[in-house]
Amino acid sequence: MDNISNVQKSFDSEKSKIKNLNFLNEIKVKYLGKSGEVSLLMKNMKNISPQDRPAFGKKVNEIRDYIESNLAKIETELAEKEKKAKLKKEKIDVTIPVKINKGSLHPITTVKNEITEIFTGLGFEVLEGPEVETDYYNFQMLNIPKDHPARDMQDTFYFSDNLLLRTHTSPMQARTMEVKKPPIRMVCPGKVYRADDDATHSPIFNQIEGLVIDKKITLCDLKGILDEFVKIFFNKNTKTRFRPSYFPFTEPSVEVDASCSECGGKGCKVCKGTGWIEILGAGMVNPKVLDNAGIDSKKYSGFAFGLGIDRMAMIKYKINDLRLMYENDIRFLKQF
Ligand code: FA5
Repeated sequence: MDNISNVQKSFDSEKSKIKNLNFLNEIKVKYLGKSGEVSLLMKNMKNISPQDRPAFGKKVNEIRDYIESNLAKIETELAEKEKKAKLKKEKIDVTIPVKINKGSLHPITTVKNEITEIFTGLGFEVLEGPEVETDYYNFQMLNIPKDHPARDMQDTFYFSDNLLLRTHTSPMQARTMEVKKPPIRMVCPGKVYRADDDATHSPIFNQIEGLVIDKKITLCDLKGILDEFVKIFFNKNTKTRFRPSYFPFTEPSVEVDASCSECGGKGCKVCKGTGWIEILGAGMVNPKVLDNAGIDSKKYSGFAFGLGIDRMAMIKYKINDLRLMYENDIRFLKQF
């Protein structure tokens, strides 16, 4: 019985020292563990005379209950205290101003959206086509057979003899004519690829194709649409100039310049002193291309154009090296 009261005394003196959950666990093991003080008392039972055993056992149970209930109480208090301390430490001040770096559109995307919107406003629908294209649509349907010298100007990246990264958005002319009946009025913006690399030629760049097919479409319609486009994109005083050119899929073909919006056509650094800036290739859709796609060239005519979006962005933002736009240096992009 003395042993029992000693265990209680020792527990009472130690319980006031319990200040954290780790120490509490140590005390729990010391008194209630398998080889703890209370178990030792129980093991002592065999040395107690049979008539005293019930009283001894009762007393040991009481001291175990006493220790258990005390430790449970202390554990609840400590857990509560630790939770409060943790909450205090992790308190978040939601009123502190947070600096958020806002993202924005890439200049090429901005210009692409702007150009597309202008043509939508002029009644064109917007279509998209595959970047991995077949030789058939990229060249053959556009009157550029396998051995045609015009292929040299558009060398590209091939997956196989018949599968390549498209060199222009013009394959969408053929794809559209195959599935739509005239009247057709579409633009198709998208990425194109060529084995090019200098300040004004990137191996990956963006074009927007335009196609109009209907009865009695003439070169005047092409001029009217492009005149309107440059006036909206640059300013109302901008003019267009058509120069004869050659594309196997248009006849006649033209290269189109816009008067320099920087100097008004007088000549400056932007237009290299000429007063004009080349913006696109265009022409009347070659009747062979119409027939290839199943459109009767005796009944219908049309025009097409292919505009370099990156070049338009260079002119708009006065950037002299196209490659800067593909390096994605945030310090450069932040300026737009
Ligand atoms: C073509 O790609 C023709 N498909 C355009 C066309 C469409 C003609 C419909 C007739 C009818 P061209 O190779 O000239 O044409 O390219 C058109 C425009 O793309 C150029 O005026 C230029 O602005 C741009 N461009 C061409 N190569 C590059 C390049 N490597 N990097 C950036 N822009 C380029």
